[in-house]
Amino acid sequence: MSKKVKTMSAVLAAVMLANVMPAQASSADDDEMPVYRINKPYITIHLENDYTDEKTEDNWKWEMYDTHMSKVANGTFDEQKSVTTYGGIYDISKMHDYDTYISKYALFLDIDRLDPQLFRGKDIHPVKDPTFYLGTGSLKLGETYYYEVEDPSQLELKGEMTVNSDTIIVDVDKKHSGSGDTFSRLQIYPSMGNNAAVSAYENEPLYFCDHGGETIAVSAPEGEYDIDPNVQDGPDYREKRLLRTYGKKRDYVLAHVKVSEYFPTMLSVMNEDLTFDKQYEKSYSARTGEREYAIRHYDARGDDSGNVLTTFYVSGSVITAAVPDAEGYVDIWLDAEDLKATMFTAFSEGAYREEFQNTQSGDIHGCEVPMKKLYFRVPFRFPQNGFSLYNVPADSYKMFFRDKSMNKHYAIVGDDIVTTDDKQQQVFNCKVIKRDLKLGDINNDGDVNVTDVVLSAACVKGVRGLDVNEQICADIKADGNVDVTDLMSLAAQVKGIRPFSTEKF
Ligand SMILES: [Ca+2]
Ligand SMILES: [Ca+2]
Repeated sequence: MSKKVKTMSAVLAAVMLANVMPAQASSADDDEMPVYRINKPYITIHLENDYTDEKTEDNWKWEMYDTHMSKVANGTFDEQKSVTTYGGIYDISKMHDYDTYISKYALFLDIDRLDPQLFRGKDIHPVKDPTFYLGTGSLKLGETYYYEVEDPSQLELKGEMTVNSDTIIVDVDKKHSGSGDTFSRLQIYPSMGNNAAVSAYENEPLYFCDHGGETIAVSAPEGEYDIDPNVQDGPDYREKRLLRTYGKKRDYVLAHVKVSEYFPTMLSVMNEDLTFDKQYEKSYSARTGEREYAIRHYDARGDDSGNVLTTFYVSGSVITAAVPDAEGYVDIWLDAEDLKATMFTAFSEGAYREEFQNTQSGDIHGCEVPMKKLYFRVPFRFPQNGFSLYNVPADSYKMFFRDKSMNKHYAIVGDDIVTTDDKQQQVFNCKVIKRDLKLGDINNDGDVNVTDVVLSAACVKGVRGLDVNEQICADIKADGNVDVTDLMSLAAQVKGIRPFSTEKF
């Protein structure tokens, strides 16, 4: 028999609310949820063609430079978005959804790690993927997660009782009555080191179906006890020290809880509606070696017509064998001094009415109650169009055409691409317009005058560099360099000594 028992550590998170909310709450669209964001700036740039003529978009190749005129990226304008990046910047233009993030980008994209101090000793349960835990990996982008915090006011109580000293109580849901489900059962043993004996159900199982609606008292001297939900598995598979009795009376409260909320780890086993489908081997031919598989449907809410799934809850001296209602709620007894419960689920792989083979025990799910969830979100806006760059340092950037002759006649204008250290997506819109440069008009103010001469001189002396467009206008001789010959020609132009045409070049 395969048996998997996962013991989850307790999940109570105290005092977290006060610690987290004021520090992390931010941003208008996230109201009160703490928000954790991708940890490096990322930008999306939309490039629009505002100009049509004989030039086609295929001719458009852009380059992007930082303030030091170092190229950080270049690419094309077409749908392929072929982008090349430099200096630690990444192209995420094609990262449109979570799947592409996982397949292509997860290696270098990361989001802020949650403060480990907040979650020390706590289990964190993501809403959408119950098998995924924080602390063991990075968060999924764009997902919603929660963790649990203590909130006694959330607990809905429906009753109370006092349990006598040296007594175990087994409260069996009346829905078990007459079900004929002999799979749902347990036995009780003194734990290792406890020499006391229980008065019943150590040598024979307590079948829930025989005791529906009963509250059974079992005499058991103060100490720790094991529960064996599967009876025939032997000592190795008992749930150890799950149950304990006290030498004096103890109070219990009956709490009305939603199973999927209070025992969220069970969502790794079943759906939120407390059902699940499980594949099983229907037949096996020893002759051909062929195996046939089929699906069995389980419903933890008491529909045992096909397959059996049973749950019970242990708190202190009390076992509640409760069947969830249609909405997935149960009433379980909790030790009033120590509001904890451990749930046990077990399912039978062979329908019990046929025969008792292939039974399997399920998982242990511990939790402390009451608790409530505090949600937090990890938002990420995946770029849908334009081109997107990740890990973009805060700086001012400029875009030019890669084909320098394009810059003479066309300009890329729009919002300045000034990035900040913000971790939210920074979006820029750029347009291509037709705008001829004037030869000699280095600062592009429409005039060729002494200001341009000063800029040219500064460049020639190495005092100040020129950007792509400035270089084009300063290179009077059109030999690819800005040197003293260009400076002298420009000076002659401004003085009217040796004019050149500023319009066509
Ligand atoms: Ca000028
Ligand atoms: Ca030149």
